[in-house]
Amino acid sequence: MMRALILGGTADANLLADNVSRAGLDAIYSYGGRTRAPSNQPLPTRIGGFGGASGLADYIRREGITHVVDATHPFAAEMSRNATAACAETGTPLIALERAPWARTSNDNWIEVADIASAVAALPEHRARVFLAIGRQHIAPFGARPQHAYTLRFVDPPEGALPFDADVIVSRGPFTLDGELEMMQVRGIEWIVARNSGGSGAHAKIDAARALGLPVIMVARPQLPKRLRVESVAEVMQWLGHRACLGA
Ligand code: 3Y8
Ligand code: NAP
Repeated sequence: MMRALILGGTADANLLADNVSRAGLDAIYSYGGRTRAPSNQPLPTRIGGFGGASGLADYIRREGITHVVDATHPFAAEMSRNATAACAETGTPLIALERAPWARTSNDNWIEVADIASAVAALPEHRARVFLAIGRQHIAPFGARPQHAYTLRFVDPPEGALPFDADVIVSRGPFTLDGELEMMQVRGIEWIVARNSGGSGAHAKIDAARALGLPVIMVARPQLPKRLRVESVAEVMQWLGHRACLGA
């Protein structure tokens, strides 16, 4: 009997959960517990880490999981690595739902960098108004460039002091072009730092930057282990549904 574990936390994972629920498939949705009030899902939901790859392997055995869908964010590299290892260890079929990276168009002014440290180095020396659209966990390195006026955007209000003086917008997205344009114009944003998340939930800032002719320092995705990977919910449903019918 099929029982799927969906490693979630993204808009695509939420769309998949709706489809799986409507199809009446037996599945569990999993959040890492990064935000205070994650969106509700139409599936039984667990929140929090598993305790590394071995903890996930134990969970798979204990809960009788027969299929794992890694629908986490492209930058959730540790979760994806653990899922690959745990599924290999337990012989559990794994599929990744991974949206394509955003591609630079001829009208985009992108400075493409490999990691956060390179993004810090790519900022100008002179003081600038910088929008760090990279969340909360990876902002500390920008403290090395305190001359800039930073705007941050978090899902939840900041807890405790920030590593440097900055303005914080609290918003969980998905974001709109009009909202991004207004925010950037009102705050006089001159530079944007973004990670290549892909998907539609955060692409509005890229469209807004293009419309305003602003430079975007774009951080490339981490390398993920080789695994079966699709870009659409339909392909995951086919993979699940097919196996559900065959009882595989
Ligand atoms: C907890 C689940 C939906 C899904 C919303 C998507 C869209 C908005 C783009 C910007 C960039 C950022 C951040 C972002 C995006 C969607 C999607 C996506 C980027 C939630 C969610 C969880 C998280 C965790 C959170 C991180 C943070 C990253 C904010 C829920 C809302 C910046 C990634 O405070 C923290 O610790 C937050 C941590 C990981 C990156 C960081 O390092 O701070 N996402 N985001 C998931 C869990 O616990 O398992 O709360 O409901 C999901 C979404 N985040 O339609 O409801 O791409 O699917 N999330 C980045 O760099 O792109 C925002 O502001 O422009
Ligand atoms: P990460 O660094 O790859 O993972 C760190 C640890 O968090 C994992 O080893 C695991 O703990 C736990 N974890 C992560 N995702 C989990 C999940 N869905 N269910 C159960 N445990 C999970 O993860 P992250 O980048 O912080 O992302 C955390 C969550 O936010 C994920 O659901 C991801 O999809 C979502 N998200 C992340 C980003 C981003 O920019 N990284 C953007 C949007 C959404 P154990 O080792 O204890 O098992």
